[in-house]
Amino acid sequence: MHEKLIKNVKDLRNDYQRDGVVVIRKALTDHWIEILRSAIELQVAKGIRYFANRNMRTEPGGFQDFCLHSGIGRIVADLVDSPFTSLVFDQMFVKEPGTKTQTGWHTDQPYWPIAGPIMSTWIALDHVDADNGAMEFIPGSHAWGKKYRPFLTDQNGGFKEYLNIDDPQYSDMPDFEAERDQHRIVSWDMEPGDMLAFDGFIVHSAKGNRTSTRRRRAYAVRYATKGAVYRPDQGVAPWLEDPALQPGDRFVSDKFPLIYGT
Ligand SMILES: O=C(O)CCC(=O)C(=O)O
Repeated sequence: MHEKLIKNVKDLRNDYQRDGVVVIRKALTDHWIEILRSAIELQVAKGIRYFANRNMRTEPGGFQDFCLHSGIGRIVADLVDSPFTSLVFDQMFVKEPGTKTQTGWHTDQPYWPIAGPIMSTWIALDHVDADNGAMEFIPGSHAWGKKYRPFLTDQNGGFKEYLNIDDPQYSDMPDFEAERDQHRIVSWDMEPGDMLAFDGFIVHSAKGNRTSTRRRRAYAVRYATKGAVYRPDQGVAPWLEDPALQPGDRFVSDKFPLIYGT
């Protein structure tokens, strides 16, 4: 990663803290864009359900190379002034032309056994706009102190049913789509290599792909930074549990390796 980009990232710290989301333009070089595009095509060929394309970085290949060698861990750490970044998991989100379903409004972190700051990066690998599936965010919602109840989704990310319905730590999520006019909603057109960085508690969604010709390929990676700890009593993702960690441990282990700092 070049020094100008690192400086730009540091300049975005206040925005990230306040809004819970920023866009980092030209975060990836053409080299890494092509590595990720190739890795995506190999993964698409497996025909796996939308949200289930995850943890690809655990296998040798383009996703792993990107996570370990692109310098992304330093960008993440610099954005929140953390001495380290560890990898939680990665996910691929390909909305092919005609995938009309909106990815429903949700927050991410209530699904995971982690407390403290978690950041996601979401990298555009095609031109993205409102017609082919732009991400939408409610800035500041990461700081509302709400833990919205996790829910199951259908094939394309639409709402299916709530999980943990009797657990009082969660509140049901308002119908943000119906309340659109009551919130400030932000969204960005993106070019390949532009990257969103957002907090694990920010309320967000993604449009459907209404176009008949334009793909929307995206690659997301989740990271732990300073203050993130293991909380196996939280979340609905047993595949993110790690017997090597004790409750309250820093979220770093062989399963969740450091990719920057110490
Ligand atoms: O790309 C999408 O459709 C949804 C992505 C998302 O919600 C996320 O990365 O948390």
